[in-house]
Amino acid sequence: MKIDAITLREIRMPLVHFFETSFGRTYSRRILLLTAQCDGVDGWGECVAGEDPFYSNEWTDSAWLTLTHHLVPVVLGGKVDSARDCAALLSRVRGHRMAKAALENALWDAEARQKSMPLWKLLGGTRTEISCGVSIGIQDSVEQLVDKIQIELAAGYRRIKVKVKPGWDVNVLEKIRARWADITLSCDANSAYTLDQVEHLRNFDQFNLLMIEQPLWDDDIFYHARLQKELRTAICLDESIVGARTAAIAVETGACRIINIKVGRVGHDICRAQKIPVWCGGMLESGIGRGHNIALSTLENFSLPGDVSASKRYWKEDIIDPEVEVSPQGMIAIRDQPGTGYRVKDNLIEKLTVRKETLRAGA
Ligand code: OSB
Ligand code: MG
Repeated sequence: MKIDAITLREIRMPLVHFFETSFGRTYSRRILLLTAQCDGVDGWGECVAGEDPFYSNEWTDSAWLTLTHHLVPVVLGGKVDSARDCAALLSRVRGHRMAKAALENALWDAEARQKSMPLWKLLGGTRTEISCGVSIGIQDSVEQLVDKIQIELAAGYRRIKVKVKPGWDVNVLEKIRARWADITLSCDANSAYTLDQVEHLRNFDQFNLLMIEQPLWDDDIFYHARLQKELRTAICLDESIVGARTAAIAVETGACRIINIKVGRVGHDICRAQKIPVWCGGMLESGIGRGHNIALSTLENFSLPGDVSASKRYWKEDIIDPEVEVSPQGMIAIRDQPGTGYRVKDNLIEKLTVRKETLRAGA
């Protein structure tokens, strides 16, 4: 696969409803999109970095600079035999996983389109539909949260995840369970607690949660292993899992019983070997990133409903056609068209673009 040019774009997309986690509230996204032109075929990738370095140390602008200065030049012009080789080629750059994944995913999409093959098949997926959950942010009131849960359950979603933080946790979970004793419910703290709060966290055990996601520090595994011994509720790690090796360490030390995999990271082979359930996380993606998440979710070990939900929950108009839709049974049907299987709306993307840079081979 010869890579002739790579275009980076920053698009602005307002969310239909703000999204609040323990680290802050987002009203509008600044999304970095990447197009790889390979032998006349375009592949698209999306960088999942946020607007600020609050979830991880990467953010939209760090990803832009890392891509233009260090990552794109490595692959431009040269022959990358397969998208599978991309990660090894980029390994001289430490970290910057979200920037790397944007490039790698564009190459995966390009390769699949060149082979006229759906990306999910190229990745080795086996599912023809995937099961969907929703991640619901912190609201202005518990009543608003309950209303939102009601809407998502009526739409068919199979798992409700709520964001928690000190002051918006046990009280909120109590209200939810009082209304719905049996729904599949989980929570995500995005590192809002410390090990001193183990007695408080033990209160979560009464709610029969599917999991508690990332209760402690974003870079920690050791203390999560201690905490897991104290809790009946399964810990799921998100932020801490930065690759296959950390996934193996987390499983071996008992720091978690479930892993959230995002396209910005790796580790699913390890989880499969250990038979640990994994699911696909979301990062408020546009349709392009969403298409990659859907393809990833078809892998066999993605056995739990992911945070992969309908376009309309996030956007007035998504940048792909058709938009991602979820059936009344809470499933997304997998498309059989080449690449991610969704057509990119070039005109709309052009309108949303606030910054654009093309790097060409030999230039
Ligand atoms: O922790 O999974 C997370 C969004 C931004 C940053 C971190 C997270 C999230 C979500 C949203 O939970 C999931 C979605 O895309 O709906
Ligand atoms: Mg999370």
